[in-house]
Amino acid sequence: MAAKVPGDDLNAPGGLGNAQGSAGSNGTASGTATGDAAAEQSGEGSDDDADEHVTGATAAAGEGGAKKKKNKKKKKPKKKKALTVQTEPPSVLISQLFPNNNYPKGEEVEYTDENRYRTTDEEKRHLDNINSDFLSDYRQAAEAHRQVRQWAQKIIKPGQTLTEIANGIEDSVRRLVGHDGLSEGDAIIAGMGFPTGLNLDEIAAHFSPNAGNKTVLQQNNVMKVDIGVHVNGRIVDSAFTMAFDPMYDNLLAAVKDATNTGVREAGIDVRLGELGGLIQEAMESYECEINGTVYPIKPIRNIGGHTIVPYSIHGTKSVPAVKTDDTTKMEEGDVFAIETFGSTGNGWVYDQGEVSHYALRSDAPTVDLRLSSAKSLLNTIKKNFGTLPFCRRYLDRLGQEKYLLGVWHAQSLDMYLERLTIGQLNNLVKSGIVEDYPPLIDKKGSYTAQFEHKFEPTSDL
Ligand SMILES: [Co+2]
Repeated sequence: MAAKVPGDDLNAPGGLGNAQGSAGSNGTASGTATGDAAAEQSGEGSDDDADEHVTGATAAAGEGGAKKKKNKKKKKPKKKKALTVQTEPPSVLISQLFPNNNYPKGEEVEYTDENRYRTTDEEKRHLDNINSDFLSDYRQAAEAHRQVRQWAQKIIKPGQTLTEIANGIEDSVRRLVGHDGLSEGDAIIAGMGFPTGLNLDEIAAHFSPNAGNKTVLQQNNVMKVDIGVHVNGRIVDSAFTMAFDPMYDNLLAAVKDATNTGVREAGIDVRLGELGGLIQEAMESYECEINGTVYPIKPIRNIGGHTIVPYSIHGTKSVPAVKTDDTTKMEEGDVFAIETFGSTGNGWVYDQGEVSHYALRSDAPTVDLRLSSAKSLLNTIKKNFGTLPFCRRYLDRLGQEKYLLGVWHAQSLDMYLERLTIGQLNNLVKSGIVEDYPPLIDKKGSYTAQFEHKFEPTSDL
């Protein structure tokens, strides 16, 4: 999830006005499909685990099918270990695939300057040990993220609705961490770390379909998929971009390069403003021809990476995508989400459109809420999400049990309760208790892309 980058040295573009319009069907090119352009996304752990997945035919049989395959494999003498395999869509608990909390470590990050990596192996092992619960939660979340991400990259295709894509991703995440989030307080144990961002074209971040959204993914869309998974509040935040037309290849390549540069050059004592400069340099070395016009790729200056702290997606430090005077250093113990956005537009985003993302403020003032419905909603938010970001759909599904008790006029009752909820949500936002995160949108008709990885300066997560 993107963090707004504070800083006086980031000048808003003058006279550009606000971004206009909504996402969707910009552009007219039909082009030829490259198939799955994001299949070669560069997520941490973008290693191929195709052989861990059962085939489509087996997947149709669900877990039973997976078991059958497993038994078959057992009989073959060359397979010494019985593989527990993931299904499609993902449904096998990560804790079952990796018993005894023995989750895979994150990929090793190569540092350009070895000296930055001050911690010795011995110190590192010690840190690993004292933090083993925290590490195991992180690694479980990261593995769930990786498996759902790889499945999503394979199955997302034009013609699907954003709602079905979001639900498919979120249901999978919840199954893999073993918490459906439907009973009170379950979502706060493990599940979605924030709303799934499905951001089309000029929408850079913070869009997730609300109830009733009918948007269909088009062949010529550029979609940023931002997924958050948490286990005990340890949030893994990682994003990728999908395009189905090869004319966007250079846009995606620019942003991938910029993010990889950020990860590669990050380390203890690195100054965030300088890191931004390196990211900017990588991004601006690209241009992209779209429908006959050549666009320089600009970094989006007012959103970027951020630290992550337990149950809170945005810590206090931010990683700009351009050079700034910020001399804040990366420090041991920080967990960073390194994310960069590139654009064919202004390289600057504005808040615009219907809000889907919200989060309880950690510094929420104590306000005497007069309406009992507002109190009750606040209670629901506190118990189920704490300070984790959530979206309207997450509230809708919590009400489902209640809705199901209403035996007649279910649809109009749903709509009535939805409006009531939004009204109370707005009250909580106005009272300063809940923060809203409107969609962040660049110039109408522009295209934006995003790649994001987690980075931790000391231990490999
Ligand atoms: Co983020």
